[in-house]
Amino acid sequence: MDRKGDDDDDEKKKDEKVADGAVAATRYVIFDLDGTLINTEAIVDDVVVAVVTKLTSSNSDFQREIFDAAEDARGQRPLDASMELCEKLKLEGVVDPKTLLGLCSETLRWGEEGMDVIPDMPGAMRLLRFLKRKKVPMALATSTSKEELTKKMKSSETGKNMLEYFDAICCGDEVKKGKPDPEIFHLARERLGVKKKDAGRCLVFEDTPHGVSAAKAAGCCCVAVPSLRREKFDMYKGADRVYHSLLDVELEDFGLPKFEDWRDVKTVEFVADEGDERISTTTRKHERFLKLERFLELTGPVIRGFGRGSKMLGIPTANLDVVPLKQQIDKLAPGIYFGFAKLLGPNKSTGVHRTVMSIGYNPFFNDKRKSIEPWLLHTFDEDFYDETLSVLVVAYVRAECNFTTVDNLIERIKKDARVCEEAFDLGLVDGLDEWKDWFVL
Ligand code: ADP
Ligand code: RBF
Ligand code: MG
Repeated sequence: MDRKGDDDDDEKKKDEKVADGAVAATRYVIFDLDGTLINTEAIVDDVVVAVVTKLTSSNSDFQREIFDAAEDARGQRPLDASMELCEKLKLEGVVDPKTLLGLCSETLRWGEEGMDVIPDMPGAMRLLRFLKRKKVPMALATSTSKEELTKKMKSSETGKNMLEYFDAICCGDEVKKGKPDPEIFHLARERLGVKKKDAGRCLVFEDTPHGVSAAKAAGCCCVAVPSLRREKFDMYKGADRVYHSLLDVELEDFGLPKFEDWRDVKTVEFVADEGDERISTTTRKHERFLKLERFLELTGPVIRGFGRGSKMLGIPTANLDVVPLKQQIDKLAPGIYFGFAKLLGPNKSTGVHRTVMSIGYNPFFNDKRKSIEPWLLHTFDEDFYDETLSVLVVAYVRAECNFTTVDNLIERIKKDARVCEEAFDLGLVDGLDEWKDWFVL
């Protein structure tokens, strides 16, 4: 990106230096809310599917279509989204956009008793806290109306607390046109005190293609953290970078301060992930890990998985059922983690083991369902299906990725295991004392 034109403006006093290979020199950050900072999208999609299914008394094939259309309509103001839904699903004569929106809103009573708590997106508070500490000015640019925003914050896990991070808040009812129109990002930029010609100084975080279009049309730099399924990643072509989760964002690539909480494992050299050309991977010297702010304990019986871990990869994974653990694992970005595992049945005597695990959709196998797959770094004499397993998730290593060959996948998993082993061997993980009771068998 050519930045020469900026030299004579108000911004020139600010440090121009950007890391090698950086995308841009940004100084301000603008956030979308739904699907980017708080996880409302899944709740909304479920309601849309339920309402439209009822209206059309449709079968499961059509439900798939409704779900798809609901995903595609994300990122817009509610009535715009409803119009897109009616058009795509050919609901003319069945329901009009206003009525459909009304029916959905009746069920989605944000902030009211009985509504589910809206979880934060994984890594959202870490990002907000860090940028605040580094005094980076921040704005919120949401398609949600002011009234809805207040209600949503009542149901949100972090609540009003999250809004305190922003220097400016812009809502959907403050603009004439919603995303993908750039108006709301122009407004957010203005409220941050940034001139139109300096729009490239603003870094926007978005989760939907509509939002990315709006940000780019406003002249901003844009990072996408898709909330849509992988098959739809092509729709994010307009973004300057695409990341799997907020945890993976490399702020220094946008001229912003670099996160300080990643720990390098200097004895394990870095390998770039392959097969994910649309997703950025920076080059580093060493593998690294990110200690979780709060360790997470996942306990349940070992279930049968896809039956390919040992057979195909020579790497057995003791799968846990995601259904009863859903609320807990939603706090984690899909990805590769490490920690400890203990069996609580006949194998209790084998002790506490280190473990590396994937929590997600295993893109190499294109799984439709999420799975929790811990590989215990210990050799067992026999299988232990049905035995209770307790896993303590301690650190995040990387996003899940795709590979061109099974051998490359195997090699990568073994590297993850080395990251885990070395991190513990070298004493790089602190905070384990607080969990000392967990280690007593
Ligand atoms: P599945 O698809 O059913 O999970 P896997 O091929 O992944 O099948 O094998 C997993 C099973 O192997 C576990 O449920 C467990 O009973 C057994 N197992 C043996 N050693 C290990 C180990 N080191 N880590 C995880 N599971 C192991
Ligand atoms: N599967 C993927 O498709 N992509 C990955 O990046 C990936 N990383 C893994 C890392 C670890 C530490 C483990 C234990 C598994 C990983 N797998 C990954 C999952 C692997 O595909 C899974 O164990 C098999 O699908 C068995 O069902
Ligand atoms: Mg398995």
